[in-house]
Amino acid sequence: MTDLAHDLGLLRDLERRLLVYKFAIEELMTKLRILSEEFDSVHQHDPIEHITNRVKKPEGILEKLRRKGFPLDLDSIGDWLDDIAGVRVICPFVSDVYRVKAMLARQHDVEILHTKDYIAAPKPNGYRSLHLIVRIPVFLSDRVEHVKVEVQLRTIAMDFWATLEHKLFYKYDDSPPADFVGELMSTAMIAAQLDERMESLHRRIHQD
Ligand code: 0O2
Repeated sequence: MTDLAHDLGLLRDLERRLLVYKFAIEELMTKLRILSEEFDSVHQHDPIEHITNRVKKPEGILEKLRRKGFPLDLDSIGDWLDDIAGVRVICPFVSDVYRVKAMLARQHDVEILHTKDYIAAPKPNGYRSLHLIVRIPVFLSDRVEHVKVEVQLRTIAMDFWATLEHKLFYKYDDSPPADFVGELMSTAMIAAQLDERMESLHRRIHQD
């Protein structure tokens, strides 16, 4: 079989395999929408501004497996890759980021496997966000699958910075030119200060 035919076969099988990740995202989206609406109705404050999601494209999955030297075995892709399913939760305030994490962690069917807190410890370029790898059960017609989803939680200011940084530096693939690094870091600090000042206003209003 040619490489092309082999890859086309893999891509077709992979597309079928990805359905369960779409279901996991739908479940998590429902959980998050319920938390958002219920918290708002009880506390008159919605901790979620908006939510986006994506299932990684089959081509992207194959590329990442190859790049990292993992086996191209479709039955075990979930063992190697944590970010096939991704959900991004944008919150108004930093306290909401941790509040949403805590509310998810209290749910018996949500296992938090890993946490990377890039808010407490930002990346060297200034990137801030809270990343969780969660695992949730998806009930299919003949079995239950436990599916991993990468959840990125961040404020509006963190999202603004990350979106523009991605647009500006994507083509540099991880390492922008040295003279950009300081400027980038300084814009991240402005975003962090904005978060602190908004949080402080929020606290004052909610104490009254
Ligand atoms: P995309 O297109 O958003 O999916 P990994 O490469 O995922 O195996 P790592 O380094 O453990 O390993 O991942 P990490 O640090 O948890 O970050 C994964 C995702 O976080 C990235 O996914 C981005 O979405 C986001 N991210 C991390 N660092 C940065 C950053 O410096 N700038 C921006 N804008 N986003 C970042 P992908 O797969 O790179 O991209």
